Amino acid sequence: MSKKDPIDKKGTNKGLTRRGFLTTAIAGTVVGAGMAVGLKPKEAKAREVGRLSSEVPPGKLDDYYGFWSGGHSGEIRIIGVPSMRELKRIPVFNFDCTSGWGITDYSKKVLGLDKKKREYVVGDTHHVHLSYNNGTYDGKYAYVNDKANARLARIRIDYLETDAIVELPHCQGTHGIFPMRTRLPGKPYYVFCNSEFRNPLPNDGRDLDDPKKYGALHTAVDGEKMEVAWQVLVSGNMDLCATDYKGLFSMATCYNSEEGVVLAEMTRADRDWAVFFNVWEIEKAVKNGEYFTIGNSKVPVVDGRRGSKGEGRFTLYVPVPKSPHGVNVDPTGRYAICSGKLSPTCTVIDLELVEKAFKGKVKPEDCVVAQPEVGLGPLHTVFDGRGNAYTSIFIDSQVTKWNIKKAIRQYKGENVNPIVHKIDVHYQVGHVNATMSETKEADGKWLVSLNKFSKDRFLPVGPRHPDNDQLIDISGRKMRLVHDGSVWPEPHDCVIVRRDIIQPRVKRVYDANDPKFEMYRKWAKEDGVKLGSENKVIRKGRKVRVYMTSLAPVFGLTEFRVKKGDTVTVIVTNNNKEEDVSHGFCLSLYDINFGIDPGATESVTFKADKPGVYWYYCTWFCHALHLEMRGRMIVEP
Ligand code: K7E
Ligand code: CUA
Repeated sequence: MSKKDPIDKKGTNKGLTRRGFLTTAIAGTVVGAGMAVGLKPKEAKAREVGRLSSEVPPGKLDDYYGFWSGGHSGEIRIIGVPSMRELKRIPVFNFDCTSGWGITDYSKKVLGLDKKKREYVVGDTHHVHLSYNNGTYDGKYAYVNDKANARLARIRIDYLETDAIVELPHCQGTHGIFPMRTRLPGKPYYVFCNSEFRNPLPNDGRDLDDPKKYGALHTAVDGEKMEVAWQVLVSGNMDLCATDYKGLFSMATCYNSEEGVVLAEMTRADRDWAVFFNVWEIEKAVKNGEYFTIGNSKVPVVDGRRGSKGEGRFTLYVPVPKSPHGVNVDPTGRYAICSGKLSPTCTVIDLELVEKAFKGKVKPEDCVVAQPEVGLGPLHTVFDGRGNAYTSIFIDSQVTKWNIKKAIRQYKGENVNPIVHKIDVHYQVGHVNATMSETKEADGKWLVSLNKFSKDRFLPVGPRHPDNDQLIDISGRKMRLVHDGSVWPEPHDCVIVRRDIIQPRVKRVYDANDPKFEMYRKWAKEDGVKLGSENKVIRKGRKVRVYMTSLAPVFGLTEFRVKKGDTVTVIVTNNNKEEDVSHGFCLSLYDINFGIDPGATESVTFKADKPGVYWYYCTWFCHALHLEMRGRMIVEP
């Protein structure tokens, strides 16, 4: 790396990386080659090292929406790229008073908290992916997993709000998920989910001490209906998930082929595998009734375990070295790349050969076409659309850029080095992702390295540090570290989406098919109330519905009366239609706090179990007289 490189001056990447000597030698050659084709030294230099500006000046907008998983929080976060500014948090499996998620009637319905069944109040989000068509994002939905309580959630992009959550039967540790990358005419649109932990099937007290009888399931969820379509019984623990670009396969990396229950047992074998699922062959079998069910679930299950009749028909097990983690398909759709975790290699699998292997024309092990050595602890791989792959290297704390075609030539015995460049990251990187990397429109501009450790990079805040999401310019031949972004643990993964694809609405509109309004319309009809324009208290026995408008700076009702023991539903409509004018409804000493977006209606149901006077007030600074925006709930004894 040249002394003129500004990165050197900032001291963030001091010249030679630990393994940089090798690429430095090559760098000279490339600058030379640039000059040879008539480039001025400056231009050649610009091609050599990325030179994108990450500055987004005041008043300007980011080029990309980043969808980050929130990890422990159970949410999704939206980060502007390249500014790395946090723009929004979308509550999914968690509670949130900004919107009232988990508190309002609608959100309780989506979360399943309205029913008298077991209630989950925590989640663990890892993988966010957007819905696709023709190999790129179609701007309709985002999907995210809940590893804690085996669920899949969907977020509608028009409001960036969770609109459906489905539980996956017999699964634990729902980890990798991936939607189909294209929609096939007349066929359902599936999102595939891997269960990482094996458990007894059904998990009702049987087979407790007989791990050989435990199982793990690969689940297909209809991403439009948000219903579980079918499941496949698989050998080993499934980790990450991916799909091809033709709509034929889903795939999973599998570790613990030993099917052990403690670490030493789980890592005994030198090889584990990547499993490929023949989606429409499974679909056919299910249609023909060639399936079984587990316990009292009605979901069709087929057996795709090793040595079962389904192996070769439903599933294909391609051996890869020791405990693979990530699996990613390159933007050409040809190659699936598995990262070794306990092996310093990536394994490149040719999906055209996988197609042939399902037809019995080649052996599963012959689908492997390259195995470059990328560093210690490779986890995830992303792409720039120019034939290069970028793999996160956990143990080395580096990102390795390597060339896929060269890796294939090297595997065939040619004396070529596929490694292009390595850059240090700080520290212990998990996922990386790059702009549009998971689509055929990968544009090779920015890469984000989601580092698990940050130790000395930020002001210390106690024993628990923030994560460090680093922004890296990948537009040149060599990578350039641009920005350290602190982020509260632990976003596992992200996708970075061109901004023209995401078209959210700035106010809520009464669409005929908006499920949020369906509930209110039904109630208002029953009660003969004009929703959004009338302020009325309707009593039916011990059930009271309070319809209330809000328009800055007043609520339509400055008081309402109920009796102790009533079940009260307060329905508030925000009649401000201007951008940004949200109201909130917080009911003192009743543990109720939710927001109402412009144009929206929200409601809450509770038992008025305490007599007295309780002030409700607006929680959004909506007007100069915002503090006066309040009223009294009077509960008669
Ligand atoms: Cu942390 Cu994708 Cu859950 Cu890898 S996963 S690092
Ligand atoms: Cu409405 Cu403050």
